[in-house]
Formats: sequence, C-alpha cells, structure tokens
Amino acid sequence: MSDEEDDIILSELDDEELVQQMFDDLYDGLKDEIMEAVNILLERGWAPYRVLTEALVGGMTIVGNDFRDGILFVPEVLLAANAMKGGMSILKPLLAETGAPRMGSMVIGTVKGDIHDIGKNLVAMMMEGAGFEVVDLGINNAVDAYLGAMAEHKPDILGMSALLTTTMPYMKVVIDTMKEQGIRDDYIVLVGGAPLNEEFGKAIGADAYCRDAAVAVETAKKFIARKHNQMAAG
Ligand code: B1M
Repeated sequence: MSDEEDDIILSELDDEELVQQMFDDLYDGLKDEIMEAVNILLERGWAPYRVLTEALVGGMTIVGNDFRDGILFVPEVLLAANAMKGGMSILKPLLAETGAPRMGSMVIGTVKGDIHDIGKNLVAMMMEGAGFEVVDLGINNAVDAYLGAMAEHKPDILGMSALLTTTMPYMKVVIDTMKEQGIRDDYIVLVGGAPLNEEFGKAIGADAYCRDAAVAVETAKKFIARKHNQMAAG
C-alpha cells in the first residue's frame, strides 16, 4: 500500500467517495476498514439495507467480475468475502431489529458440494429482519441435513442456495426426496443463487426462484399469506 493510501481518513470522505473507497477496500480484503466505513455510513443516517446493497453487495459485484475474468483468485476472493462478512456482522442486528411481527419460519442452507454462503447469509439476515425465524444450516448440506432440520424445526419454508452450475442440480435431489417421502407439499420451497433462474426453479419443482434477498422476503410473505388464507378457507 502506498503512503498516499495510508493517509486516507475514511470519515473525511463524502458519501460517494466513501462508497468508492469501500469498493477498493473490499477488493483488497480490508475487513477493519470496511467495518469502519459501514459504521460511518450508519452514523450519517444511511439505512442498513442501503449500506448492504449499495456499498457491500456493490463492491462484491466488482470482485465477482474480476474473479470471473481471472484477475482475482480464490485467496483474494476469500479475503474480500471475509471483509464483506465483517460489514454484514454490523448490519445483521440492525436488520433484525425492525420489530416486525412474527411472520413464519424458514430452514435455509447451501447445497452439498457448495461452500458459498454470503448470499445465503444475506437472505437469512433479511428474512430475520422481516420477522421470520430462521434456522441456518450453513454450507455443503446433503439431503439428510435438510430433511433432519425440517423434521426437527417444522418450518413453513425450506430455502436452498447454490452458486455453482455443478451444485444447483442437487436442489432437485432434495425436492425429489421430499416427494418420495410424501412431505413435499408440507413446505414452501424457495431457491436462489446467481446461476439459477425462474425456469430452473420451475423445472426442479420449487415453489419459486428468488433473484435476491429482497425478493426472497417478498416471495416468502406472499406464500405465507396464501397458506394462511388456505387454512382459513379449509
Ligand atoms: Co466462487 N464462484 N468459487 N467463491 N464465487 C462464483 C459463484 C463464480 C460465478 C465466479 C466466476 O467464475 N465468475 C464461479 C461459478 C461458475 C459457475 O458455476 N458457473 C465460482 C467458482 C468457479 C468457484 C470455485 C469452483 C473456484 C475454484 O476453486 N476454482 C470455488 C468453488 C468452491 C465450492 O463451493 N465448492 C469457489 C470458491 C469461492 C470462494 C471460497 C473463494 C468464495 C466464497 C466465500 C463465501 O461465500 N464464504 C467465492 C466467491 C465469493 C464467489 C463470487 C465472487 C461472489 C459470490 C457472492 O458472495 N456474491 C462469485 C461470483 C459472482 O457471483 N458474481 C463466485 C454476493 C452475494 C450477495 O450474491 O451469492 O448471488 P449471491 O446471493 C444473492 C442471490 O443470488 C440470492 O440472494 C442473494 C442476496 O441478494 N440468493 C438467494 C442466494 N442464495 C439464495 C437462497 C435463497 C434465495 C435467494 O433461498 C430462498
């Protein structure tokens, strides 16, 4: 790092410059700087969700593009992910503190063979913020882990995340096993992750594909309302 960069005082940057600096710091995996900048934006009155989407997810998109293009490699991306998680750890309690009424419950996890968890964590955070109780199974979940958690926690919703084209078909394995066991219709199944799309969601028998965390919350609310209406009618 150059002397010039050493001299940057985050609190002296205006919002736009600070967000640009956060993109650079996320890219360089500077967790402490990211956490400091998140706090500065919050102190300036930014809503937690805005910090999350505009600064952190925005920065991660740049990392993702350069990873795709072979400019960044796994160790660097791991550092960036760690910095992102540092920022998310500040936002998590704030997003969960909305005082929203209890909406329902969800078990969520990343599928077998896949260790990407940032997007899934974000979905879990936003769902909690919207009033859902969330059981997070973490990464690399085989079908038994999902089935065990559903039997134990009896959630309204099963959420699955996959970030690799090689792991996304595993979602169908889970749904097919649920069908075999006659429990598929007991749950609302929502799926998400960058390589998925709506067509894939339909093809594997999920109830819905969710493009991002905000859509996951809206979709979950919609399905829960429908479930309550059906229960009231029947
Ligand atoms: Co990985 N990786 N990675 N990686 N990685 C991708 C996914 C990739 C697209 C990069 C690229 O080449 N452009 C590519 C996949 C290509 C493909 O399959 N088509 C890839 C690859 C190839 C790999 C490895 C194979 C690399 C290697 O080892 N050679 C390897 C695989 C490891 C494994 O899982 N077995 C690998 C490893 C890693 C790291 C460990 C270094 C790290 C993960 C760290 C971590 O998660 N703790 C990593 C990262 C960070 C990425 C990128 C750069 C960023 C992913 C991310 O966190 N995005 C990613 C590139 C990209 O996506 N552009 C890439 C930010 C996050 C907020 O977005 O996860 O999409 P996202 O989540 C969104 C939505 O998708 C949705 O909501 C979220 C929030 O809005 N969503 C859901 C997600 N899950 C949901 C679940 C729901 C609902 C919505 O349930 C209801």
